[in-house]
Amino acid sequence: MAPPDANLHPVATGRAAETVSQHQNPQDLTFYSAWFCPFSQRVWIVLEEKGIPYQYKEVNPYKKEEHFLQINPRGLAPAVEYRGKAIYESLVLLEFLEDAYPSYKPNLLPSDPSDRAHQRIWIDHIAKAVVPVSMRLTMTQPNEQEKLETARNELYEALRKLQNEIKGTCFAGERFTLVDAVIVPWVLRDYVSAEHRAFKREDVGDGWAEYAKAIETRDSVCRTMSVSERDKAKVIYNRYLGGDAQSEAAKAIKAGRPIP
Ligand code: GSH
Repeated sequence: MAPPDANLHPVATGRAAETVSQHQNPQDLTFYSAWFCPFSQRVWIVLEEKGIPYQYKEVNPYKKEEHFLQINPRGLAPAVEYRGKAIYESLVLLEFLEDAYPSYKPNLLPSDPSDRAHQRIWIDHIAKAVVPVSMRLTMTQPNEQEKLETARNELYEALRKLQNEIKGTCFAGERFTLVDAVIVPWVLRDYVSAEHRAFKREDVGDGWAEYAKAIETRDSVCRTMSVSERDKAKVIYNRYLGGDAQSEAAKAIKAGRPIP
């Protein structure tokens, strides 16, 4: 089977390409990102939100090039090199940015320890419930009616649980938080299941569509989104929709394992 990078567009486009071009100079932090990758986008949004200086380097994680494997032995985007040290895993990276750049505002986690813990619980929910079931929905084939309905209902339920915790236009009120940064890349891509798997934002419940709109139109989010993402990313999503995606996450979903 051809690797998933066979026809993959190599670089970001539109607004995201402008952002890339503004971040070409060497800095303490080098950000290795894949323009189409929702996990990379989490980190990119936070870099932009906080105005942290960074150098953007595009990688195709499907190619597993030696230099990238030395930075992230798991071979997954995103990754960061910070003053010569390698760091990876999107959720670890988000916490790292909060810790390593305390003077860069806004803070995206609250200062109160219980409030911080509360946000981490919902980040964990997104990672363990929302993301895997949303991938499973996309990968379930239209002729598997029962499985499709189960996956769609499980996604609604996972999103509804999150929705019940939302306090304003953003997760915790009016201020953007790490929870919003963690979910928004999947909100931006829910058109795939809307177009092919009958997902409807309105069916999540009252307020979800409004929340989705508010976070997906935020400036830091738009600055990291390729305008022609839908067109250029089709080659990737078609593999998921066709059930033959070969990413590590897709293999895990198929095998019923947690995604890496
Ligand atoms: N748990 C990782 C994180 O949160 O950073 C997941 C990262 C991930 O799966 N990235 C995808 C990747 O690198 C791109 S969106 N895929 C390459 C592969 O599966 O071989």
